[in-house]
Amino acid sequence: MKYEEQIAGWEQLARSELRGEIEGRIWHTPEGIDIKPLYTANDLEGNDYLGSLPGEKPFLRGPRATMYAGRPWTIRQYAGFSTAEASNAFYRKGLAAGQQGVSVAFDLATHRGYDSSHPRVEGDVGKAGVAIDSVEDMKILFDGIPLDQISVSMTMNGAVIPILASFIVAGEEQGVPRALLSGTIQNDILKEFMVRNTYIYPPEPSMRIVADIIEYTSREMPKFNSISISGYHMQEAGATLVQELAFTLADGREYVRAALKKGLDVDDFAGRLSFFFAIGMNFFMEAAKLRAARLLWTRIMEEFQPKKSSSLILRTHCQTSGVSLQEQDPYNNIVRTAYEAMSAVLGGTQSLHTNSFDEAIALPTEFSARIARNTQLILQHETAVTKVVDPLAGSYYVESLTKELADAAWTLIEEVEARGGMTKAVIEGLPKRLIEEAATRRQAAIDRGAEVIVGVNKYRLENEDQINIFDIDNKAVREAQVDRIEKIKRQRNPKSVAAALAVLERTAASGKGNILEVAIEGARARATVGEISDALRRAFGEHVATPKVVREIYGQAYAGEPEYETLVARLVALTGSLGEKPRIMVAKLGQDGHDRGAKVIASAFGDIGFEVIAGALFQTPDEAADLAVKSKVHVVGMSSLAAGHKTLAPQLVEALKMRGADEIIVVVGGVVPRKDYEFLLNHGIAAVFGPGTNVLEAARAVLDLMEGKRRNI
Ligand code: MLC
Ligand code: 5AD
Repeated sequence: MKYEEQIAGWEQLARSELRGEIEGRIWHTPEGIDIKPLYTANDLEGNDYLGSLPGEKPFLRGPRATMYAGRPWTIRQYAGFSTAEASNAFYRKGLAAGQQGVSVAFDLATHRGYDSSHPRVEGDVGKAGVAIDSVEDMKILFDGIPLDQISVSMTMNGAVIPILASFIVAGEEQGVPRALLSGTIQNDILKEFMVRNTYIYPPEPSMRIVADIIEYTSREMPKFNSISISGYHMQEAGATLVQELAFTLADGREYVRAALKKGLDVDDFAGRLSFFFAIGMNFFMEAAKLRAARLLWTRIMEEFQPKKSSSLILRTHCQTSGVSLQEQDPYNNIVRTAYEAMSAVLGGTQSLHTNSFDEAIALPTEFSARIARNTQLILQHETAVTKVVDPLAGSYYVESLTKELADAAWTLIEEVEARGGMTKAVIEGLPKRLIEEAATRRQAAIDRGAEVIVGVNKYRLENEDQINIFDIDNKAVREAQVDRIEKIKRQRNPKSVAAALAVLERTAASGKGNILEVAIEGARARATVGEISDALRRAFGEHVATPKVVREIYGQAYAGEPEYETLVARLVALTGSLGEKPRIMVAKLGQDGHDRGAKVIASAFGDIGFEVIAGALFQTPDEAADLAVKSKVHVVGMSSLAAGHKTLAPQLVEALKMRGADEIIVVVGGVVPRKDYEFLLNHGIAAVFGPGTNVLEAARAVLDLMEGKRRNI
């Protein structure tokens, strides 16, 4: 029987089993890729890459010939909290228990180039990562960790200059010359403007910083990866996998161009560019995404005509998806993370972080971190997935997906290209808008139950047991950091600090010389992270973003559905009785730049019929209160994802009171542990919306509050 006839036979069988057309079973993914119930050899037609081998161009099957059969991926858990001492102890325990590389999470004050003593960062110090103010902290952070043997990743983008400079000096003072330092600096500023928001300077000088780091490390630090071009945060912010793939590779192309513009030879730096992707729950598509990424990167790099084949290779770190994890029934997160980790490994990642099951609520405890680490150890030692290279190769479905993802991403990459490249596209705001639209669409799908999340919008438990969570005494951390900064300032030579900072400012302003090279002298003289950042602020200025809110995505997804229309009608009635639309300000306080939730709320509330004022990022409670009063809002919704809520929310309530605006209702949403609800409710917060809140329910609750019906949900 011919294959076509065989397939026709299957179709007939399928129709009778389904009692309907097969088309009804096609899954229209958010990526715009239609997934059929069956893939066959016919789906491989026109796929030119099938015959390639691992370690060989276009590297679809892996960057190495032997992959995990030669050396498994690096188990590299991202961590950092409170002080350098506490984080150092955590790293050492992790390494002793099987972790293979270090990955530093800095607190948001450090990310944004503020010393711990700065008044703007009171709620942030030591909370979402470790507080690092100077070389002295950096030395403590890596005490007893041999920097010539253990590779260190540092997730730093905004304050990348002082942090990398301090790391280099700490290495030197530990007896490891910079040429022997191995690791990775994230140094990926474009995605900060798009989604992650820990930028400091405007896009153009920020690109100069990236290029200077590539120049310096390619010359001085041959074992160090100069950048980690990251799609992870795009997916966290709601991007589809095609958007994640396309914008990340387009960013990469932009960085290559920036380095070439400095006069570097492509082969001197391309081999030390690295990547970073998220791995979410779409199991096969995520693995295919990594295969497609390698294929497309080779295509992009060939344009630059490198001589070394290593310049064509995409090597990547992966992290399982934070947004896929839930507050409700949190042990389910262990299962989710295990599937995601397996997908990353089948896709051929070089390094992996597995999230802890308490992700949606707080930073990991020692227990949850152990389970997360063991998830990888079990994969490496017990499942035998390391024995064979690229085991998905030849799968009709996965090969077809790989090609479809690559084709769709390439179209988007070319669209960015047509707009003049990623820096321009980022300044114009195209990628950010597309990602925010995708995020809003997804939220609507979850709220409507079209996308099932077990334990959240289906199979929800009536009573949840509370798990132990990790809390940080941020006041104590801040005091310890301030003491250390004062001690350093007493002991250092002020003249050498001032001289080094003056050279740094001049180098930055002049456009000549290498900023990292001169910053190292500043760090050596014990200039702090804040002081080095300020010298660059004086030369470059600061970036201020104007928040834009996407419209009519959430409303369209819900249009005509009774629960949505009832709510809209309630809004119309309230507008009638108030004589104006109810006004809500969505506020982000402190250095917390995670704004997916705030943006989705602003967008959905706008569609429902509120007038929405989107507050700028990084406001102090006083600034937010000023804006709320000036805009005459009825409600302030504070979105908090970086654990600053217990400091910042009461301060906001107080600031409103001081302005005689106690009638403004304050609600808080985001990553707030249940044990903090009572504290917030006792400090003037009217309602708290934790992770997994349905947006329509939140809107209903806000309306109830405005109508005086209830005080909390
Ligand atoms: C690898 N090697 C092999 C081999 N496989 N040798 C022989 N046979 C094989 N099969 C060699 C490599 O060439 C290399 O040596 C060495 O072994 C290490 O392998 P690697 O594959 O390069 O792994 P690694 O050192 O772990 O580097 C992975 C990386 C790197 C290139 C992706 O950039 C990295 O570690 N990135 C981590 C980024 C990270 O953790 N980010 C966290 C972000 S969290 P040699 O000598 O060639 O180097 C975040 C969240 C937030 O961003 O928002 O805050
Ligand atoms: N420690 C451990 N994991 C962290 N993450 C962020 N900060 C830390 C930290 N200090 C992880 C979470 C989050 C992602 C961006 O990184 O998984 O979702």
